[in-house]
Amino acid sequence: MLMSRAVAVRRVRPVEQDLSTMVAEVREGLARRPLPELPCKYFYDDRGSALFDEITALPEYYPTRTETGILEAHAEEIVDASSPGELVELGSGAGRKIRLFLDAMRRRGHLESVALLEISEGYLRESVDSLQADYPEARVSGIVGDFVRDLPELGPGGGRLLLFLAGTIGNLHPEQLPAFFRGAASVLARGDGFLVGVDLVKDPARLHAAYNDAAGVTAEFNLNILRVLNDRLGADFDPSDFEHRAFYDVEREWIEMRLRARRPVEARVPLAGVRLALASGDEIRTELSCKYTRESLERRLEGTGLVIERWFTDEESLFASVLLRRKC
Ligand code: AVJ
Repeated sequence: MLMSRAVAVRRVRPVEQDLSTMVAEVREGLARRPLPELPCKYFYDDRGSALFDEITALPEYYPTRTETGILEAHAEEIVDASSPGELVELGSGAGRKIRLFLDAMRRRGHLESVALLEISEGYLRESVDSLQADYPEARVSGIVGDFVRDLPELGPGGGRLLLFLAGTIGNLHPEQLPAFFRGAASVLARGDGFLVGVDLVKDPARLHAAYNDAAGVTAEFNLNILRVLNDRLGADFDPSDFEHRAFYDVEREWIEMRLRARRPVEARVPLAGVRLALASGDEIRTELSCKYTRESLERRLEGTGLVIERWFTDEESLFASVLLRRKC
């Protein structure tokens, strides 16, 4: 028998429009000089998402296990602080950590709905299905969209707890943070909470190791963005023409990932009408992963309507789970 169930996943834009957005972003990014760029959200096709999952288990990559430890210790307390009925996660990833919150909400008998906003539709559908199966009392829904542009799709808050985990906020340029926080505040009611996972400024050697793992998984992840351009835009990149590079910029307090041409490269991206010529040693920037301190984060929160209510961290202060509250 064919089982059918209305799957509560909707796209903000039809597939074709997402493709034309990608075309525009790739064209614009690759045209930048002196440093061409690609938006890091395009790492995450199925292979890229699987590679990121592998990264989270690497010995050098401390953020995931550190954040999980913090949330295991404090999810209950975070839920108790505002007793939300609705949980919303941005960029929902593999959806393991969200269960700590759902379990705490369930124990309070106050779990009404869950919404996930995530760019990759396949991943999102799987997460929605498995959460719906495990939390049948909740209304679980998914929105295929971009957490920077599409926050308004969530509608007004009220008894909402918003989660943005893993340090993904680090992918935004620090100057984008105030607008992002204002956008988040606009989908929260006064008193609603916003839990943000933030990777902290630390020993550069530790950061360097986390983005240059010995097994080379991060390198594969970085190169995967070229395969995504090949698959989706008909590009003809040969990943073996490039090498992975990641370094910590002590002044800017961010990790930068780049792909460096090992030899002169000529590549075409037909759907974007782009011809890219690189000399040996030229680089394409593929990701920023910004690190914060309490002070540098506070500065970006000024005037956004959000304030830090609690700062949860690990023993080594590697990572922080920051509970923000909408004040006005
Ligand atoms: C998923 C954005 C948090 O910045 O550490 C991991 C992505 N890049 N290794 C991060 C990533 C290289 C990751 N975030």
